[in-house]
Amino acid sequence: MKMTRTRICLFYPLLGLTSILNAQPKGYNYDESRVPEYTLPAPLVTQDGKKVKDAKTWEEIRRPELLKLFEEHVYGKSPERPKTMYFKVLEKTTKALAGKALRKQVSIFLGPEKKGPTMDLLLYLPAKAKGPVPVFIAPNFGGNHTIQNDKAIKLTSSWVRGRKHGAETSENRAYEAGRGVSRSRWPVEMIVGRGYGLATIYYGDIDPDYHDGFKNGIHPLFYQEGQTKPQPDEWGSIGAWAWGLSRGLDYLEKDSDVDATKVIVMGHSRLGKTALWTGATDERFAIVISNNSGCGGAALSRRRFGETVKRINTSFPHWFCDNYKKYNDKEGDCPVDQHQLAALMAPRPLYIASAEEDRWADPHGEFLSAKHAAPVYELLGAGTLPTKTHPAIDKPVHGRIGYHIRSGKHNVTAFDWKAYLDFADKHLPKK
Ligand code: GTR
Repeated sequence: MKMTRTRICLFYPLLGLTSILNAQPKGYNYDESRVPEYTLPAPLVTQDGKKVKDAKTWEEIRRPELLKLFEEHVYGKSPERPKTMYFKVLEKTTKALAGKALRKQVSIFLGPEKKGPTMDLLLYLPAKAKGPVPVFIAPNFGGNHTIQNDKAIKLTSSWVRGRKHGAETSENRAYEAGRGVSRSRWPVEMIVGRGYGLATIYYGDIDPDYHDGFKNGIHPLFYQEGQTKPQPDEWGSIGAWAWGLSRGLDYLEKDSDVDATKVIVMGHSRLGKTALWTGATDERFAIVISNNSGCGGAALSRRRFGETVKRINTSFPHWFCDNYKKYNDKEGDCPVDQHQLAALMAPRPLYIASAEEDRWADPHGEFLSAKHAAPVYELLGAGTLPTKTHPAIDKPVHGRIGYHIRSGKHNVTAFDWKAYLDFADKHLPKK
C-alpha cells in the first residue's frame, strides 16, 4: 500500500486554516506537502505473504500475528491477570449528583494476595436504572477526585502529576484543591442521563507517569528472580495502564448493576493510546474510543507529521517497550503501523476522534488509521467507516468505525462525549 504525498494532499485542505495559527513544538513537520512517501504494512497479508481472504484466517492467524508484533515492537508484553484478585468496596451505593446518580468506590488490589499497588475505581450509575447498564470506563490524569466536585470522592495517595517527582513527600499526595478541576472533561450528568454508567480510575495508581526505571508502580511485582526492569519486549507504562483497565473490567464483571458485556473503554491523549492498546489486548471491551491519541495511538507513525516516534521515545522513555526505540527516525522499519492497531478492534465498534488544532497529534494521520483499518471490518462483514475522505469539521461519521474531527484544541469536550454516546446508542441498543 504505497502512499504518496499527492494522494494525501487531496484530503487535507478540509482540515481548515485556523490550525496553522496554533503553537506547536518547533522543529517538527506540520506541512502536508512534506509528509514523506511511505508504504503501509498490509493488515490483510500474513507474515508469510498470504492474502487474508476470510474471517477464520484473520481470527486464527493474522490477528494473533499482529497482536504479537505490537507486543514485541511497540507496547511490550503484559502479564496475565493475577490468579487471585481482591476487591474492597469502600463505599456502597450512595445517591450522588443531586439524586441523579448512584456512586460506588472500590479498591482493586492489583497484585495477588493484596500485594502491590491499589487502584481505586469510582463508578457513577444512573439512579433510575431498572437493571444492569452499559458503562464507559476511562482512566483519568489527576485522581478520581478531579473529575467531579464531589466531596465524597476519595483522594488518591499515589504520586500526582504536576507535583514533585520521586520522594514520597506530602507534596506528592493528592490535594483538596484538585477536586473537580477536570470536570469539564467528565460530563457525568449527561452520561447517566443517557442511561450509561461511568467508571474511572487514576492512571497514577497503576504506574506513576515518570521514568524511574520501573521501580515504582505495578511492574516490579511481576519481575522474575533477579530482574530489575522490564525486558526490551515487556510492558512500559502504557502497557501497565491498559492492563489496569482490564483489571477494572474484572471488577465490573462482578458488579450486578453493570452489564459487563457492554463496557466501553475510552481515553484521551496518552490515555487514548492506552484505550486502543486495552481494546487490542482485551476483547471483552465492547467498544473502543480513542480521543486525540496521536503518535503511538491512532496516528500513522510513517507520516512523521507532528510528534514522531523519536520524539515520543525521548520525552517519554517509559511509555512504550524498549524495542520501540529501534524505530526512532526509522518508522519504515517497524513491522507494524497504527492502522493495524485500529484493525485489532475489529469487528467491535471503534471510534477515533481528532481535534482540528491538535496538529501535534496529526489529525489526518488519525483519520487514515481508521480508513486503512476498514478493509478488515469489511472482510469480517462488520460494517465499515462510511467515508473515504476526511469528514468536515464537527461532522461525526458513524459506521462500525466512527470518526470525527472537532473544532478546537487537544481536549475532551461535551461535543466529543455526545458523539460517543450517540455511537454507543447505535451499537449497543437498549432492550
Ligand atoms: C504530549 C505527548 C502526546 C500526548 C500528550 C498527552 O506531551 O507528546 O503524545 O500523549 O502529551 O498525553 O497529554
